[in-house]
Amino acid sequence: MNKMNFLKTATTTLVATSALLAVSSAHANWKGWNIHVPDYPVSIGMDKFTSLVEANTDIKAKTFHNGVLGNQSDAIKQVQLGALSFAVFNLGPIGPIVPATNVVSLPFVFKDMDHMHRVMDGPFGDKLSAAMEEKGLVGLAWYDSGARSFYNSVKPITEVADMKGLKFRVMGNPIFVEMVEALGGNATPMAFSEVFQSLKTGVIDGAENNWPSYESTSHFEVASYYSLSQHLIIPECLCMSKITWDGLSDDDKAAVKSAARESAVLQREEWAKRALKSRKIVEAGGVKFNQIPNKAAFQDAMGMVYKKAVEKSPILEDYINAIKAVD
Ligand code: BDP
Repeated sequence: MNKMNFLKTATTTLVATSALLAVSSAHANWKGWNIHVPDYPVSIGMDKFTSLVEANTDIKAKTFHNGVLGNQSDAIKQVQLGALSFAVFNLGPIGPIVPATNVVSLPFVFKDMDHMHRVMDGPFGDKLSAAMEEKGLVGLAWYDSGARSFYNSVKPITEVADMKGLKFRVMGNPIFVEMVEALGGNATPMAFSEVFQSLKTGVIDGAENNWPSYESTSHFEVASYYSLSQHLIIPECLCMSKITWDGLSDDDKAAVKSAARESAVLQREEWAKRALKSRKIVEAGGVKFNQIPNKAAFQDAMGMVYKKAVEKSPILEDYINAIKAVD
């Protein structure tokens, strides 16, 4: 092929490809997964995200709230495969797929919410995003999920010994089973949607979650002792399928990323408000909540959990130190 013909063919191919891309972007119809009720802070953030994406690109995007598209572990796989375009996931259930993210599922790894923000909004957060991207999940922004505490239908937990004999539901990650067992309790991983019925029928005695989820799921109506252990502060990611992401133009990528960041600002504001509101609702609903005077004892019991996690993924040792090094 002479030079002219080559250029002509190359240009034709380029034009055809761009036309195809433009067409696919114009007709793109994104489906998003969300486990929460529509007025939950995560849901409000996601709705903001989709409205900004629709305003600033030709993409149509809709979030399906209330977990109607299935449980979290299955949804993570669907996003990896590109069957779902985006979702907000708690990093807890992402750990079995992206071991590096297990660091944020280690109990008491963050001092408080502000510390978690300083870590995740800095280079460390980018490191976790890069690890997720290798597994097909593009992290666009970090959402808040507060601090998780134990609650149950039997008695207040004031010291580690109170955990003995109680059966707690945990999210799908072996770290959480080990965490409860290290405290002397029994743990059973279970989908979020099954917890209410299991509490009600006594299949489990308790679970652990933040104020907004404890309230929005009505778990407080069937497990009314909430003990402020605050053992886990796990960020959530607004994630996209890498398959969807890789098909975007640079302009669309920039618009999507900025939509995600803007949505996260709103989500965090909404989170702070909802945490206070939910706490009031459950207290008015008769919840007996208690502080734990010696939280250090819970922390001290976590040695084996850390040891096992580092044995499984040695990189976690550096990651734990990196988190501790952030003031
Ligand atoms: C909520 C998280 C959600 C989890 C749920 C759970 O926002 O992603 O699925 O806890 O406990 O706080 O499963």
